Amino acid sequence: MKKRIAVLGSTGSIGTQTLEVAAAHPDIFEVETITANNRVDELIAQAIRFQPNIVVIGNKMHYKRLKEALASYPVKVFAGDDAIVQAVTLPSVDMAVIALIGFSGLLPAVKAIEAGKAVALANKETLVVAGELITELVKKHQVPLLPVDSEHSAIFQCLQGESLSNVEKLILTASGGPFRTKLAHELNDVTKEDALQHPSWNMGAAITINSATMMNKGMEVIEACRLFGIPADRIEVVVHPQSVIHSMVQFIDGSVKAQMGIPDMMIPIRYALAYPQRLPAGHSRIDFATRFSLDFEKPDLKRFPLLEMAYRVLREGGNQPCVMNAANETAVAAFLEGRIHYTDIYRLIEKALATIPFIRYPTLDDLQETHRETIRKTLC
Ligand code: MN3
Repeated sequence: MKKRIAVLGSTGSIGTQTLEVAAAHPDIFEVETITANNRVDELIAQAIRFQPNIVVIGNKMHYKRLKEALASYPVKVFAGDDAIVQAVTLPSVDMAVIALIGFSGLLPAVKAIEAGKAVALANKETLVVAGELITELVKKHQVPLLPVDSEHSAIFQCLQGESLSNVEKLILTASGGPFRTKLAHELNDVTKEDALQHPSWNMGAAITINSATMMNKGMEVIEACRLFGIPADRIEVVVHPQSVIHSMVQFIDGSVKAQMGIPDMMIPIRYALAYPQRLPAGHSRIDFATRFSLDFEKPDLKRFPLLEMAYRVLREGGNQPCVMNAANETAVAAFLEGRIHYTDIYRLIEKALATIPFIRYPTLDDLQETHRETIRKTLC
């Protein structure tokens, strides 16, 4: 029996790499559904190559073009956000790979879990925004929730065969981003181009900015707390510029396990897709014959206040992580459009956190409303 996968966000960075894994192992995986939001040409090319049963385009303006291009293929074509959500719940899907960007990953993740699908989660916002809700649903529906984020894949791998009660702390590694060595005052006038230069990972624009501010790492602390049920005070972030160790787990006996590998997202994608198996991969390996060193340092919270903010927001809980995420999405988009300065990102998120009313136990509807309201108010 092949594993039939639905790839949500198939034209993005994680989505295309997921399809490469499926293409390399046609005996194991069958691409059942692919969805994209706007990149219709890439989606058409993928549909012709992978011959899925269902193709969905989020933006309805592209429906006609998609439908016509695939007219001679045996594929069902749909459009709209609702169709994306519905596509993960079909009986013909075994695993949903959620590689959507930002808040948009939440609803499909919820629906996939409710429909009893295994979920490979590349969208960290889902766990940041609605972590408590998601972990409850996962427990209720008894579905596997497999991390695709490299740090969480590393921790997940280190935890195989271990009991969570023996975990002393989780140690998330961070590359430190392009501004690791910059002084606080130098950050005032960094440009979009500076921020988009990531030293070790090649990713989308928004996540690269989040890596520069270390908001990404802050969100990953929240993600780790939700995924593994370890509280904030037992999750540590260390800067590790080489990005060779992807994260670590320290146990009560003082033993530390680390997962290492070249910085390539194909590794965590492959692991999540095939879990509990491992698949062979042809790419390069860490070369221990060549001298190299592994460095670690404490992150400077003065220069990266968004990291400290994420810890605070995690402790406060409720809809605060949702506010932080929405304000960050809005501020980062404005920065990429050249409308605000780099240091405004932090200021605008703090303002949103102070403005949006606190809800201790938000429902899915509350979170959607919090998200919308925060986006409306962040730049005001
Ligand atoms: Mn990561």
